[in-house]
Amino acid sequence: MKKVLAAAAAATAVLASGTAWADQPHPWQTRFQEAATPIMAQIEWFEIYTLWFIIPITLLVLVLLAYCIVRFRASANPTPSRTSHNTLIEVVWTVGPVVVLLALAVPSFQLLTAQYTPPEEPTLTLKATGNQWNWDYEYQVEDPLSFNSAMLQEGDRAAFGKEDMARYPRLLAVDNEMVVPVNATVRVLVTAADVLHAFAMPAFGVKTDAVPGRINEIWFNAQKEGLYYGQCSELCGKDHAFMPIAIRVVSNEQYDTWLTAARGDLQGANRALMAAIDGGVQVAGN
Ligand SMILES: [Cu+2]
Repeated sequence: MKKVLAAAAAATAVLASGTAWADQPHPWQTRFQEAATPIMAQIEWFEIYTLWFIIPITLLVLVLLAYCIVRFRASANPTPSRTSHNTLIEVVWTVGPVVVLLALAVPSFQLLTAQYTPPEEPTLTLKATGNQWNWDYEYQVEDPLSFNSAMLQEGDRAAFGKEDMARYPRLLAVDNEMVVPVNATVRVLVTAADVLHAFAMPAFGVKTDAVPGRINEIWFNAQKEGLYYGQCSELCGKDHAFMPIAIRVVSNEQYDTWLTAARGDLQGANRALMAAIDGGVQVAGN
């Protein structure tokens, strides 16, 4: 019984840390990262829904092709039919694809509309500016806060308290994460200072170009606390692969504490936030 309890506790700890660590790419991953926002959940649903059309159509065409190749090959069918019209078949192969396209278009447009329409007035507006090769984040709140977020250099791990390679993976971890509250609608205004970049966060289902002189708008509502990783997704120069995006989703109280402290001492605020989160994980595991 004790063993079972210990195993359950261990599993809970793993699960708790799993949610606290949120999501990041894994080696040999072929599927999406787990959805952290309703929009990403809708994207995942639409992808599976689309496969229900794509796979049967592909198989049907493959079978028809194979049948024609074998059944009507020159040796088996030396005198080909001269038929050139068949009204029924022509109606079927016109109407069939129209119905399929309609079935795809309706949910596709619904998804597209949802991606551009926040369900409520966002409670927090951030500006993300792409630079060669890092990001500037500006919190558009009273007494705005802005800071730079660059890839964590391997030599700086100890200085930032980010020795944990699983939680702060090489080439994805950053020095200063974007911190946002959980279950809040967040608007991100995306732009660039030099060349084209793109702001992308797979687990949130958002990706938009960062264009110098223009502002693109995205929104998300992250529903699970944790640390999420994305990357610049537009070829922007020699260090394009080295300008990751990290977003830390925390509780409202943790966010408020962090924002207040970050105005005076960003490093100190980040340290305190990390300590608070780690404390939370231990409690969840116990
Ligand atoms: Cu870039």
